[in-house]
Amino acid sequence: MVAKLKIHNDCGLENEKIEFMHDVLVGLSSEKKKIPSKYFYDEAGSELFNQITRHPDYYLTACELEILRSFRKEIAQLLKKEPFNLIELGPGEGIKSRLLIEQFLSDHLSFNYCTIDISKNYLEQLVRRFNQQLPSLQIIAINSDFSDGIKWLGNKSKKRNFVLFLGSSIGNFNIPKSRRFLQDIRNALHIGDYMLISFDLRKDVDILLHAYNDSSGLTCAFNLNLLHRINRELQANFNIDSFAHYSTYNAHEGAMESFLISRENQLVTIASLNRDFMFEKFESIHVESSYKYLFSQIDKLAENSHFEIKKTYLDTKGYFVNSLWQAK
Ligand code: AVJ
Repeated sequence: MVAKLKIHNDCGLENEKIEFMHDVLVGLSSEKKKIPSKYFYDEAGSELFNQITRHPDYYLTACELEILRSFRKEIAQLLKKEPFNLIELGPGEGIKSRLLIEQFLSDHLSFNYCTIDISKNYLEQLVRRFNQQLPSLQIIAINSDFSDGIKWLGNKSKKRNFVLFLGSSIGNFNIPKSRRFLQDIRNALHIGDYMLISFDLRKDVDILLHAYNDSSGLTCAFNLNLLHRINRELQANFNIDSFAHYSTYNAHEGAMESFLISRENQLVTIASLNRDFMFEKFESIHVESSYKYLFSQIDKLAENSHFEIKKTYLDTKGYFVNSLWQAK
């Protein structure tokens, strides 16, 4: 019997805590304080993010699910010819990829599924659920961030690869970082391999503002949870109530930007770092940028990372795109 629950974390996660300490130290010591958004996803943060994706104000997930339901048959058709590795970066709950996988299985495609996520919690749940719901699926789960996952991806398999990079996860990278990241993916692939990648498009600013300031306060709790995490994992004493969540749209960057703003002058001690940090009243911590794309930017990104755009799938509102790329 093949062990289906195989969570590899030999990609550098032993250093996870040290990296977290380092990033918090550097981020809170800089003139404009910041903490990378990848640290949102501890257990509580992952659960809050799940709830966000189901909230009507957060239109992104509903749009992408609509796209995948409409086009999964067409995608399966394209992959029919030969066996392939299905590789997913950041599956989250796996609701999106499950739509594709079910289609592939019912069309008798020959493939295995390799999934890479920074949240061990997400991975364990995903593997458990997929083992139940899709018992014939072979799964390899890698617990690492995308960059380490990509290195792992440069595997020796000669099979066709089909990479899923969904959820507009790329939105957390700025354009230069996106370009480098996509180039790294491209370098790990062979000519002819495919990638399905999603982008959230530029749209009415009000719609964006509501998505990142949802009416139930989920995004607020999601962002503030970062401080809870630092309190717990780095023995800090952030008073969560003395920070406010603020998300705004930077039209020139084309990005939703989220901040935690100190409500008062305060000193925060982070015992693991053996350091105190001074926050002035109204001083901000940048915690996330979520880039929204122009079609011309997507074209350029594909071009610069040596992919050809084969198909562009849109939802009916025209809010979101899933773009099918092929390695040149
Ligand atoms: C998972 C990065 C796509 O930026 O929209 C949701 C994370 N942040 N609400 C996004 C998020 C606030 C999300 N991504």
